[in-house]
Amino acid sequence: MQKIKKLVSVLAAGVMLTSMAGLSANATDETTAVTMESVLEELNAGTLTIEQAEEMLSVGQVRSAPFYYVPYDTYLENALSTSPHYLAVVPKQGTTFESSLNISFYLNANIVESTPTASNLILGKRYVGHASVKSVTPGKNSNGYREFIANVSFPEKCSIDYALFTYELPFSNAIASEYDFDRYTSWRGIPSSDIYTGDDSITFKKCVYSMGDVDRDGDVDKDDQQKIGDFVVGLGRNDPNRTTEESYYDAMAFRLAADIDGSGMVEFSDVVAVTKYFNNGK
Ligand SMILES: [Ca+2]
Ligand SMILES: [Ca+2]
Repeated sequence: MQKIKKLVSVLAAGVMLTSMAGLSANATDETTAVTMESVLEELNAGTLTIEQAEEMLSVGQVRSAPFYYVPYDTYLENALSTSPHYLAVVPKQGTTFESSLNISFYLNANIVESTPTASNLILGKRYVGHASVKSVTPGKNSNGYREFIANVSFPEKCSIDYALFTYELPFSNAIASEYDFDRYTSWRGIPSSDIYTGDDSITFKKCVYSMGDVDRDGDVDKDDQQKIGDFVVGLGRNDPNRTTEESYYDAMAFRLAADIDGSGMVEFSDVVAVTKYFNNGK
């Protein structure tokens, strides 16, 4: 907090920054906008500390343009990110859960040979204490697609607009693109975002995402880092061409892919964490 106050006082005195180095050292008359891109560039180069970068964001001095979330249900046919992929089960906005629920999803035998267990399904952070995955049982096996039924119980009535659980999808030789992950997790290989339950009044959407690939272009790079940074400072926007319901899932997919450290929140720590993916060539 002391550092932030110091920074605010420096900025209030009319000192403009020519670079991130200028933050801690020299003031100059030359005015240069501090952009998210320049902050992250300095951060990646190691000439700006994580603390300094976070301070820049927290005092609102970083300038950038708003961006639209990419549709959650679009998948590339010619690219495959090498970061971990997840299948997320996302409830419709405003859904109230009152008891136990059976949720079915499909996985092609080419990408999973054994039945996942309850411990393979990662309960959404926000549901901890409000829900638990009791069991996973195999359902019918048809055309190489296996149906798994997860039984999730809710000890008390709850309504939380976030992914109920996620499942890490294994890579295999059968997977060559983001599109493949979509179709190999849908009934009979026909890509679908629908997830079935034992209750017709409760619906879920499937969202397959690659951790860190928030722009959904099949890689994790600096563009993703910048978008996560832009999101942290409140620049994420719903695409006006999407419906209200679609926009809800679009934003959800972004937040899931951006929450690199799995905290349930997208914060500056995720901006730092995503750097590891492209710096390490993962
Ligand atoms: Ca990307
Ligand atoms: Ca996080």
